[in-house]
Amino acid sequence: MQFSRSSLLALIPALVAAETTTVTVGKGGSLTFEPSTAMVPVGGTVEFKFFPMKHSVAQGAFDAPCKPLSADSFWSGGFATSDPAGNATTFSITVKDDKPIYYYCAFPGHCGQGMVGIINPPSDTSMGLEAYIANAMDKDTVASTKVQGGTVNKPGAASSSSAAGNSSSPTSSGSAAPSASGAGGYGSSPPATSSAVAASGASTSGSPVQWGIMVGLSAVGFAFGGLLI
Ligand SMILES: [Cu+2]
Repeated sequence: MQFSRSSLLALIPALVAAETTTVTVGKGGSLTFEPSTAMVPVGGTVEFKFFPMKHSVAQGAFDAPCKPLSADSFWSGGFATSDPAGNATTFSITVKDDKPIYYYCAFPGHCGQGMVGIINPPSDTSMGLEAYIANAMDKDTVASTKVQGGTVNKPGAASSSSAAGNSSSPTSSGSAAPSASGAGGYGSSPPATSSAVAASGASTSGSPVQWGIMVGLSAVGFAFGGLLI
């Protein structure tokens, strides 16, 4: 079977329209999103793929970095993995308009070290990536309270609450998927955090102490267990 050159070319627009832009999060141990800026058409999908150790992605604002844009803005929930190939579970968002989407890593300290990115950055560089990073420097990180605004893509598993207990999971406390109630609830209920703190401190080598302290301070269960594959 042969395709003519023109029939192959005719396929290209469809492929482009269906394109998903993958953004890696913390790949190679760096506190970066890669690519840190990307042009994505309206209706396009951005898929975030998380690398060790612990990261998340939250929508922010250019002039108020390192905190949620709004009560409704997207947040992936916390992702933890020790797999150098990255977490098999990803988080994706759909681009709804052509306005810039500013986002940051909500793991404590990461945004303040410049771990931010922009989808559809403005042509005005005064509101571009360099300026956004400069804004973010040394800012305290504020996580969102709810996993929302996107899709958690768990390979081969529809269940949202049975992933705990995985032997490779540093936080096998049973809080499961990010959509489960209470998961990622920074700043709310103090109980039920000790196991997450202990687990994360005990079995990771990245910056578990810092993470543990953060969890303790904000007194919530930022549940990673369900995201570990
Ligand atoms: Cu991070």
